[in-house]
Amino acid sequence: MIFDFENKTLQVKIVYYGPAMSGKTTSVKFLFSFFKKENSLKSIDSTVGRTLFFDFGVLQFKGAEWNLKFLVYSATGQDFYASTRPSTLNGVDGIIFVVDSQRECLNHNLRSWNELKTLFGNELYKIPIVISLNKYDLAQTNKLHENDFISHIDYTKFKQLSLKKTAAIKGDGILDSFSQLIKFIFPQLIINLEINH
Ligand SMILES: Nc1nc2c(ncn2[C@@H]2O[C@H](COP(=O)(O)OP(=O)(O)O)[C@@H](O)[C@H]2O)c(=O)[nH]1
Ligand SMILES: [Mg+2]
Repeated sequence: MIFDFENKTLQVKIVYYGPAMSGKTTSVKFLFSFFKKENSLKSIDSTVGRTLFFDFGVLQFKGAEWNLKFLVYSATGQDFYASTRPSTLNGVDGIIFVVDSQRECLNHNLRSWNELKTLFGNELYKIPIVISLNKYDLAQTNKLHENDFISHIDYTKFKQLSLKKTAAIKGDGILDSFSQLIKFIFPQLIINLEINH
């Protein structure tokens, strides 16, 4: 978090993290289009349309005294680009971990989660995290149960952790996840995304 006293701006870094194809870009695109900021979002895509590198954009909100500036990143899940991830995660204030709820993706999800643990060690428990169980629109038979993922992580150690069911493809739960993360970062802030956009 960076306090810019000259411009009275508080700069916050939020990263959407998770395995490849879990829905990070779809989530971030929905968020930016909700705030009519699609043009400020840069997605660096490969030729086959998957994000190999990252998405980045800025959402700015004006307060009475201070402005809030959210730098929003998505970090790639592709192993080949693993070296780009630590820099994306430097100085992160909050993480939205996008789980791919397809049943066969449990190990992908856990591997990605364990990368975070490796990168941050015990510091991870202090970072506000929202776990977005994405693709919740899938049929029950093809989908992970919410406990399937959570039972593998030591969630009681986290100071601020929340679980949300999302369907990024429809935008379901995306704003809720984002505002939950902001509430974790700024407990005193009153958020009303419906009115402020
Ligand atoms: N059924 C379903 N598909 C989704 C959802 N979110 C993303 N997808 C699809 O999953 C694929 C990967 O999404 P993308 O956002 O590019 O994943 P990323 O690699 O994490 O950025 C795309 O084909 C999306 O349309 C969702 O909520 N439900
Ligand atoms: Mg992507």
